[in-house]
Amino acid sequence: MAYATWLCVVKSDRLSVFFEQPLLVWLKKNLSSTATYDAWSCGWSLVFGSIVRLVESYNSAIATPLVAGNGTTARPRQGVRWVPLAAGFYKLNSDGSRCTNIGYASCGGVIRNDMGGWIICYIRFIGAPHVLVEVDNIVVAKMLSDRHIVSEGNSLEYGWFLGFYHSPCVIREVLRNDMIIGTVAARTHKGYIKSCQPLELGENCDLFAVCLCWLWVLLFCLRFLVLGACFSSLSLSLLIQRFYFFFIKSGLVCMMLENRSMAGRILLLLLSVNVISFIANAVPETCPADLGEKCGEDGEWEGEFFPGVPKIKYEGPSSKNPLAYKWYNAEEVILGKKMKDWLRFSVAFWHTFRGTGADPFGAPTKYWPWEDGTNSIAMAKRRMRANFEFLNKLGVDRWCFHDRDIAPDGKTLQETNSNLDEVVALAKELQGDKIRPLWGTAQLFLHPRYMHGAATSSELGVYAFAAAQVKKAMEVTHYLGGENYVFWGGREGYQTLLNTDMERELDHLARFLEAAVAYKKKIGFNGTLLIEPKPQEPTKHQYDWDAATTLNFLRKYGLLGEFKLNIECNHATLSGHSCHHDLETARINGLLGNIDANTGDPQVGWDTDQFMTDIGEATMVMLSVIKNGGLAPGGFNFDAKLRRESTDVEDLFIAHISGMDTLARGLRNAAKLIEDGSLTELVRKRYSSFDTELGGQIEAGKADFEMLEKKVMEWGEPKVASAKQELAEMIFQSAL
Ligand code: XUL
Ligand code: CO
Repeated sequence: MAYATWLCVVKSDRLSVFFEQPLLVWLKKNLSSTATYDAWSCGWSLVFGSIVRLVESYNSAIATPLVAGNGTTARPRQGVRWVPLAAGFYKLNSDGSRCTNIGYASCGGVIRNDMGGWIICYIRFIGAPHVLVEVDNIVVAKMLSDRHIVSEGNSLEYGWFLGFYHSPCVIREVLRNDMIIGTVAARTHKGYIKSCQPLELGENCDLFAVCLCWLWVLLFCLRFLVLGACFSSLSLSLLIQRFYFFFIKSGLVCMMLENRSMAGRILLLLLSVNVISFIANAVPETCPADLGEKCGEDGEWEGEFFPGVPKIKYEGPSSKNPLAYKWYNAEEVILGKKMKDWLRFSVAFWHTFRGTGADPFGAPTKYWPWEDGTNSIAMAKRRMRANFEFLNKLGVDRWCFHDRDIAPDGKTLQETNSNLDEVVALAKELQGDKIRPLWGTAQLFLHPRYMHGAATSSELGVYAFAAAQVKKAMEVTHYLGGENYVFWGGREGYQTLLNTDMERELDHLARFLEAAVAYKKKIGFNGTLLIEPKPQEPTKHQYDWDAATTLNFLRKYGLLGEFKLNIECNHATLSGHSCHHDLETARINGLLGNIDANTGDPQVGWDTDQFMTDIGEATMVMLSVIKNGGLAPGGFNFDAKLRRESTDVEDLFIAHISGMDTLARGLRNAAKLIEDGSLTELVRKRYSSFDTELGGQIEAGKADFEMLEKKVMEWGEPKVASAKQELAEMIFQSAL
């Protein structure tokens, strides 16, 4: 037994030394070194210790019979299938168990005759757990060596998967030499039990079987390598799980081959073909299978991405064509400026080309025909082509992106940056003379490294990583001719103040932004730096809560002159304001730089990022924009997504057309209100008491309290006029 067991574990070039000396002597010499063992990665201290223990106990009669029968008392056990034995054989069933918290193990077994009659049972305390519980069977069998014994158990299988897999034949020899036929993996592979009943086993391993087994292993490994390379998102645990199944499967096949059955060989060949086809399929597709006619010879997309969609034109308010503008007439002049210059629309790459419709409760719902399910560079480039066809058909000259939307993450920052460069080079080419990014930004919230924030992370390494990422994103935005650069601090905030040094985090954020300003100047980027306030989501509290909070932050750290604000309507409503409020807060402080055009749902408390369709809201937004003299170099970025249930490619166009028409209508209405003047007049009148000499003094800061007290004494109780809110609302509504 020891001979054969050690054959499995001792390196072949050490075997002669090993067999020359008594086992115990050799053990003493080699106990502390794993260099001698073949499969040392399998936790040999465990196996080794167990074998030592086994050998030791072999000498001192290990089996302690607890109950002895006369060979007639059968003890049926539920769920255990009895497989008849050949006449004259005894069968040993054994198993082990281990107490995980204290780490002790014990094992037991029962021996029955070929009629199922119970002969003897034993139970043993093993001490340290080990994988070779079934080797005990062999020891027991030795004691009854005049008998033919069939041993059954599953620890050998376990041991095999841990590292014995290279030597099933050796184990088989162990068993055969001891007149025992082991039913490796008895529980899992019933088929094998049958085929392993007293069999004629060959003298040597079947070379053909072993070669095929290894081919099988190799093909599977290759497949996983290819899959791993293709789907960087495939989680490690999934891979491990798949490897586990692979081992079980390959174990099964190898065991079938042990029988050298023709059926087994044919099955293995078939499975190998299957694996080869898997490898072929795992090569990153560059064209989806269901639209084969779109794929050129090199797998690149051919023809249009949106074949049914024409260039979107202005058809006027009476048009019923969903693929036409009814209110947005790019070249039409409103209040002295072309509509396209007031509105400066932009498509958000992330929602339009990376939005999947997934939500925290549900899987993706959108499968755009050009997507092949990978996050490869080839796919990123194809998406970029789709983006530019989309922009051209829509007649929109601007787009916004995060670095990670447009190119896949690599294993290192260098690799990630070079992926980005590759995709950006294509974007630059596709932009031509006309199209430019309205703004670019760095994605500092998706990756787990940013879980505590980026510039406000408690980890210095993360702060540095974020800095490196922003540096690159600024360079790329500059290279593409971007007009602005956005900082949205999705994770710059906290979940609880109990573990947060708020003062320190805010200081860090300010240092980070100062460094961004310095770098912008260094590379000669003249675009505006924008901060996009949002009160919460994903964190409970975000430092750039709303326009006013952000203003205060900029003022405190002396950054006012360096930044403007990118007001997102849905963020403003999340902070308890109207979009109009935050726009006005930014505007009157000279900081209205850009608008992320979207809207929330009044019944829903989170950032639903819907396309704006409320004409009233759009009109108020445009009132601010007109008062601001426009937004340039900022504009309107559609930070808005299709609803999860909208799944047609055409919906992408309809959503943007609808959002653009809504804002165009808002612009027309706001212009009407301004040209009409009644609302302006209502407001002017409301404050007219200040259009007096004293009012002028107050506004110039020249009226002190004593002077005002004197006036009150003179005037008595002041007259207070109506606010005329309903009239204001009436005037407003009449313009819609
Ligand atoms: C998230 C959000 C972002 C920023 C850019 O609510 O608005 O898409 O606009 O990171
Ligand atoms: Co936004």
